[in-house]
Amino acid sequence: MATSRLKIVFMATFLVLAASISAKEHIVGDEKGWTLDFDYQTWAKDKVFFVGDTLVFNYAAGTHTVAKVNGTGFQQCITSASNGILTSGHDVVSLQTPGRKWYICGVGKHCESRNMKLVITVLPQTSAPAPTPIATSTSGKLEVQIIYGFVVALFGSLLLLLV
Ligand SMILES: [Cu+2]
Repeated sequence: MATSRLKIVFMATFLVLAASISAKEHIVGDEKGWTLDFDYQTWAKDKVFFVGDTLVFNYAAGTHTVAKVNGTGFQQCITSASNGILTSGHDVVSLQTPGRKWYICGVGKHCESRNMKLVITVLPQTSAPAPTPIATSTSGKLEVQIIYGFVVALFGSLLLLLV
């Protein structure tokens, strides 16, 4: 009986550790996906993006596109073909470098008039949430703190069981 309890504690610890280390997948627009008239500013506001995370753009292929642009392209809604335009309908973008990233839809006036534009700030990969000059939400930091607190608590209970 004691061994099965140990197993559970081990598994829980492992799962929590795995969750805190592994990269996160961000579904752009959540269940709404990449679509017209969605507020991507608000969607991105309470999220923290790290190097190694991925963005997933979901939409019906042919109705929209995903183009990575620079700040000017974002403001003026201009796509440049050299950056590559994604069209699959399930476009997975891996965030490989820190900094600001801009994505727009290249179809019609979806960027200008229908708000199909997303800007995010990708933070460098760190094991601990170091103070950053870039604005980040506090909820992300809290989440990390809770995870680490949980891990510490699990190890504590593990020690108690072994004694
Ligand atoms: Cu579009």
